[in-house]
Amino acid sequence: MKAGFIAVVGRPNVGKSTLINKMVAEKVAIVSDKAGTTRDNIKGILNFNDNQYIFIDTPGIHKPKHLLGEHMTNSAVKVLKEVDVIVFMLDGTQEISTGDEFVMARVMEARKTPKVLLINKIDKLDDEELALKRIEVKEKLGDFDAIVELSGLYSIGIPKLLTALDPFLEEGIKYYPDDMYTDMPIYRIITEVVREKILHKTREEIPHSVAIEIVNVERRSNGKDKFDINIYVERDSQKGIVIGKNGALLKEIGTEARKDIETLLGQSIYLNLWVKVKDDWRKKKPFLKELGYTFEG
Ligand SMILES: Nc1nc2c(ncn2[C@@H]2O[C@H](COP(=O)(O)OP(=O)(O)OP(=O)(O)O)[C@@H](O)[C@H]2O)c(=O)[nH]1
Ligand SMILES: [Mg+2]
Repeated sequence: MKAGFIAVVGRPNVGKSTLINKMVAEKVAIVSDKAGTTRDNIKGILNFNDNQYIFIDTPGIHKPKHLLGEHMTNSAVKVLKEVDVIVFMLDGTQEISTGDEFVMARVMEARKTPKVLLINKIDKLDDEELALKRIEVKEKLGDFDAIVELSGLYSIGIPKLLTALDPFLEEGIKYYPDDMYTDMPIYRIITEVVREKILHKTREEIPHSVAIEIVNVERRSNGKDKFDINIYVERDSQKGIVIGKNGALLKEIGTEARKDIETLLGQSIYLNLWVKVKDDWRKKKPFLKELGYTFEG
């Protein structure tokens, strides 16, 4: 029996959350095509061949522009020193950028921790492009304990990653029960489901300006439970966009979120969504803390 903690890090949008969901065959982390989707560290636990792999999905590491961004990058960087092995993920379809080099610099600070480089999205690369990518990695980033090429989206190459990580797991340990696949509390998953629907249906600044909070849950022994959830945006104009013409967009968001939440909970619910404006909330520490985002000191 072996087990270990594995941090999955990289710049935003390289595919970290998609891979973690595929590994644990459950949706623990929301995914979107917008950079900056994940805001907190999330554990996804996989038991396979007597090994327990505890993957930690992290927010994309970037140079923060506000307090929320600071929380996101700090969460990812902090975990680097607490794990048995680091998986540093690149988007194989893109040239290695200053963004990747910024992540690399943080990864190198965890000097003694083994490092696996992961080239993701290989479903979009042919053999020649992949060969060039290997050369680029060596030239720009140097050597790693292992290099793995895969496609998280299409589950290509996942066994290779598990084999590459195996030597870094600790003998004789198991941290979590077999049926546990995440440490996310159910209420957190519910707010993330709502946020994901908004991410998928809005553009530009809106996805980044949205925060979700459950403000009230009414349990009813002989009826449907009722959830009141606030959607915070930063400006009045954003409120109008999220609500949509005659409330159409908010209704769509609500219907889709309710269905997902009902599947999660295994019961029918009432879901009421309220859109509220909190000016510049991403820059305001007390409110961020209220939402559960943590800060050092
Ligand atoms: N073609 C292809 N697309 C992928 C793959 N993995 C992820 N994607 C896409 O890349 C985008 C970003 O995926 P996420 O999993 O949200 O990326 P992330 O690294 O968690 O992003 P942040 O949370 O913003 O840091 C989505 O549109 C995914 O569908 C892959 O293996 N191949
Ligand atoms: Mg993510």
